[in-house]
Amino acid sequence: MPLANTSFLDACRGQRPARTPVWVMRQAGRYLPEYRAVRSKVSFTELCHSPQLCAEVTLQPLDRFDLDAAILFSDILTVLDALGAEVEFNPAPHVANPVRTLSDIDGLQFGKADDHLGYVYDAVSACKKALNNRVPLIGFCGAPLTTASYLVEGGGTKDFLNTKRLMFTEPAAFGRLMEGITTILIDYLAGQVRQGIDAIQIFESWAAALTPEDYREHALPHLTRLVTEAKKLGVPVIAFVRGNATLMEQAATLPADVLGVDWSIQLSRAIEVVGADKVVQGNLDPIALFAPPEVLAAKTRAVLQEGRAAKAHIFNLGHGISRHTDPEQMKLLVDTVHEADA
Ligand code: 1CP
Repeated sequence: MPLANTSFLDACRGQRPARTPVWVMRQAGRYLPEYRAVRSKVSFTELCHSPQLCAEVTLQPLDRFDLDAAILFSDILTVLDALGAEVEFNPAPHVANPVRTLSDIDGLQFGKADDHLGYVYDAVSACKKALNNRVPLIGFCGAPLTTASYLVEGGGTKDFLNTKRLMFTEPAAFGRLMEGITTILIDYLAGQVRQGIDAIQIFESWAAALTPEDYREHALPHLTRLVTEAKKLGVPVIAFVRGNATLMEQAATLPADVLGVDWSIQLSRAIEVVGADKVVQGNLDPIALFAPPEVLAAKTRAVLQEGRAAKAHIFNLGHGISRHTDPEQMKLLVDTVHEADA
């Protein structure tokens, strides 16, 4: 059976559907009371390991809002299972044995993702079944640098000290780590696509931790390889390189179908930099959802208007939705996007 709503995939492929498609990064999650109700009974890890519960929470935002795509409920750090690193979520991620030295890197398993991530593939199948072709399902992974940073730091960080120290003091070993992670990520995305994923988003959440020169030397080549290989899987690839104010030119060199734009750059300016022949996704400030309704609606329409200069535009926030967001404001955002094209 074909998809009932193809507007998101059409836009990914550079067509302009009748209505601008909209989905929101982190659309399934803690700002929804029904998500919190599920999470009150199971841990985040248990949730990620239950295909039925993953499907339930993936569909929760679709039952409330007129969204044009679903995103698989999982996390960018589940892939660390395949490297033999133990990650716990409380709810922020914590890696028990961070990778800081050459021997730590040599101790990682750079094997096959499929041997360890079958539970994610089962979640993909369960989500596809539950969606019943309503809208496409987006699969995802972290970019090599963002994934490596959690492995090296052991969790979130403000200054990326351990990651950059390793990169500066042991550049060859850091390169090997990035290469090994990239190989696993390629394998992981292939596994997701085999189970029916319709598009891929690669989250480079922490690109701006590096200077533009260091990003070009130490991170971009690995991300380029990941995007190039992901493209061969036959579904559209979205590259979200957060830190666009300084990295938009580098992101524009990626062979992705869609370039994610964060809120650090005006969308019209991002389109000038990447060129009007590219498809862009973004970029409303997530905190605009805390503005009075008429201000939120005006800001939403302004982003939509700027997006008309691109080949095609997928409406999204410029980063993940805050857990403190009022779901009514999310509804206003989605309806405002669709009503503008009605
Ligand atoms: O239930 C809970 O309390 C756990 C909170 C939570 C959730 C809801 C975590 C822990 N991960 C997730 C789900 C998640 N993470 C999804 C699927 C839901 C959806 O998008 O609808 C996705 C796509 C992610 C991706 C993710 N995880 C990113 C990239 C996106 C971004 O926001 O930049 C990153 C950086 C993570 C790491 C992570 N996992 C969880 C937390 C709290 C964090 C951030 C840690 C930090 O600040 O460094």
